[in-house]
Amino acid sequence: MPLTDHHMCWPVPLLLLVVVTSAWIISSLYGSSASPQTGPGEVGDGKNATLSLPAIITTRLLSQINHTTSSVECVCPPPYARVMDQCYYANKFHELQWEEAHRFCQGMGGELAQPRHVNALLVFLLETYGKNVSRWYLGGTDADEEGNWRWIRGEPVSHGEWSQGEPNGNTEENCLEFCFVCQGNENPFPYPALNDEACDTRLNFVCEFVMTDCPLFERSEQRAEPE
Ligand SMILES: [Ca+2]
Ligand SMILES: [Ca+2]
Repeated sequence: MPLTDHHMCWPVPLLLLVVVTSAWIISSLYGSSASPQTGPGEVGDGKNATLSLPAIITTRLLSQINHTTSSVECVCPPPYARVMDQCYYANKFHELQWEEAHRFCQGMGGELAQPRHVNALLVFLLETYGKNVSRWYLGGTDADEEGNWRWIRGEPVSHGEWSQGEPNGNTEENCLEFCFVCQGNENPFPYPALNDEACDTRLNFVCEFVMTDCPLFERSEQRAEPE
C-alpha cells in the first residue's frame, strides 16, 4: 500500500473557540483594561512588553492554528504518494528511454525522482510492486561529466547506494536506475540497488512532485552529504 499522509489536527472552528474562551478566562482573571504600565496581567519581556498576557496567548494560539492549517495542505496530489517527505509516482505501465521518462514526468508537473532518502524509496517500490517491476529509472545522470553522478537538481548521488560492481558502464551508461535483478541483487532484498544504464534502454520509471508552500517538506529540503 502506498504510504499516505496522516495529520492529527483540530477543526479550525474548535480551535478558534478555544482561543476565544482562553482569552476570556485569562482576561477575567487578570483584568482586561488596557494600561500603559506593566501590571499583573502583562508581561514585560522585551518585544512583548506592551502586550497583555491574554493578547500574547491569543497571538500564539492563532499562530499555531495557521501552522496547523498549512500542514493540512501538505498532502501529495494524486496520483503521487508520499514517502517520508517526498511525493512519488511509480509508472509500472510504460517502459521509456530515460529522456522520454524525464519528459513524461515533466508532463505530470514533476521530474524524474531524486530521492533524499534512497532506501526509503527502495523499500516503497519493493513493498508496493515486489520484483514484478524490477527496473526503475531515477532522475540521476553523469552525462555532463563522466563519473560525476548528480541528481537533476544538481546534488551528488551518494556513493554508498551503488549496487555491487556499479557504476561500470563508463561513457556507455549515463543514466541512473534502481535495478532489482542486476548483478549482486539476486537476494530477496536487493540492496543497494543503484545501477548506471544506457540511456536508450526502455525501463519503468519513478516521477517526483516537488511540494512548495509546505513548511513540513521545506525543513527536509537539504540533502544529506554523500558518503
Ligand atoms: Ca557514465
Ligand atoms: Ca551498470
